[in-house]
Amino acid sequence: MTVFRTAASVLLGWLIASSAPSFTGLRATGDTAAATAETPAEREQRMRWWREARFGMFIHWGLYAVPAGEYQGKREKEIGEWIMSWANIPRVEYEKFAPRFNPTAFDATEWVRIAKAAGMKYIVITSKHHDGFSMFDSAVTDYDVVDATPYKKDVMKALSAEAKRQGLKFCFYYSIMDWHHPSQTADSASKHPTAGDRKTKIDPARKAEYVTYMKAQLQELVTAYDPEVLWFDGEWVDWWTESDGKELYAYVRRLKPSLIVNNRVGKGRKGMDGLSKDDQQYAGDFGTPEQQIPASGLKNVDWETCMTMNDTWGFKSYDENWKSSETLVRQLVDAASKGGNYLLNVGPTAEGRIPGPSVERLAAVGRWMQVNGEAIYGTTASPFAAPLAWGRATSKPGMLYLHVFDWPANGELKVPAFGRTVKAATLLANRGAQVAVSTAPDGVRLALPSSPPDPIATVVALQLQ
Ligand code: FHN
Repeated sequence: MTVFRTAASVLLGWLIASSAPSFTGLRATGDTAAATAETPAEREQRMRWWREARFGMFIHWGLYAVPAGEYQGKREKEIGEWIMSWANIPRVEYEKFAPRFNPTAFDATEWVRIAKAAGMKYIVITSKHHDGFSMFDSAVTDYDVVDATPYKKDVMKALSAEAKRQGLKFCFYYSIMDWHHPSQTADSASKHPTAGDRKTKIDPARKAEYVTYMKAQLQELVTAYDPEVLWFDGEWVDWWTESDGKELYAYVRRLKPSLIVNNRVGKGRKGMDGLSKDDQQYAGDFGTPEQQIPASGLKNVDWETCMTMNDTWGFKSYDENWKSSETLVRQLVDAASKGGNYLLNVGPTAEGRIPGPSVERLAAVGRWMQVNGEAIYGTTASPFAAPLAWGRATSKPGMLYLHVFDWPANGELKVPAFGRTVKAATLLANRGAQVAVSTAPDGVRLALPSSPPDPIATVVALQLQ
């Protein structure tokens, strides 16, 4: 029997305490459509900051940072935050990590500074991952960072305030699948019934209790920390349906109408490709490709690729398979050139530090964004139908930005025709110097310096007629 209360009694207390309008919302599922009805102009207004931001920080932080990928001497190639599953750890055993979670080195100012210096405009952090541990002060469970750890402080209070202070948007990740909630058990027979698992089964008699528990927590998250995005996950469990997703979407939008919600609130997602199926209108405002960037641009589709910097989301002490800062910059450019956002992950330690290799790479991305940010923020997808051999392109009204990855040996860049006339060209890395432009039958030619100012990606800014 677990020692932490996520008991119905706590919930009943919450239901009575909060029989505010939102409870009304709960009852009136009928008006899901009404709650989410908005004109295209209103949607444009709601999505604008997110579309212009293009680059955010994903933070996977929780009890799984304590074992850091190792359990009883066993290490695995699997992602760190899934240790309760791949190490088949029963709930009562996993709970023993809580007394060992004491992030005394946690510094919200430093975390937000690192994200901001990298050029990131928003932060999405795990309020509750699949392990069911709440990284915020929740009134409906004791299994949270304030009640269950020696740290006893609400890290989300500090982080949301600091993000606001430094001008970044603050957002939450929330898992629908919950390996800790008593309504759920492991799906596969090979697992201990209270261990983590690819999927959980839910006791049908307790599903409503769990959904009410989630709504209680989501109301706490929205009212106490004022997030701008809710990033759901763990929706693949069989007991979660599209209508559950639509209802939850309406519920959170009623709590805060300007909220943006990803497509993992419902069942629309097509696997890791992350985009929504098109056989019906699925709940959610944007697609979520994971560890991949779509092959080509997606017209009028809002999407955001989430990506690890090594091979895990949650901290693993021995995962040193770090992507280079060149790869990270080029992935950011690639996503923007296809009209998408890039959500780059860090997995802090149990002490509360962002790993050094992550900090170094984010600083390198930040140096590139210092020079080239205008070719990312507020841009839209490339006008070129076919991929460019030497790099990528991003657009703005009256401007086209060419991101050159492979510098032409002879300094002559061949730009295919794209239906507009180039008035002038310059390098963002050397704005004073004009780049000579000449027209050719199949497009334009740009006379570039013999070597690239930045081998990772040099941006040529084209002013259009
Ligand atoms: O299972 C999770 C995983 O732990 C991680 O949170 C990623 C991030 O997008 N999402 C799920 C896998 O699709």
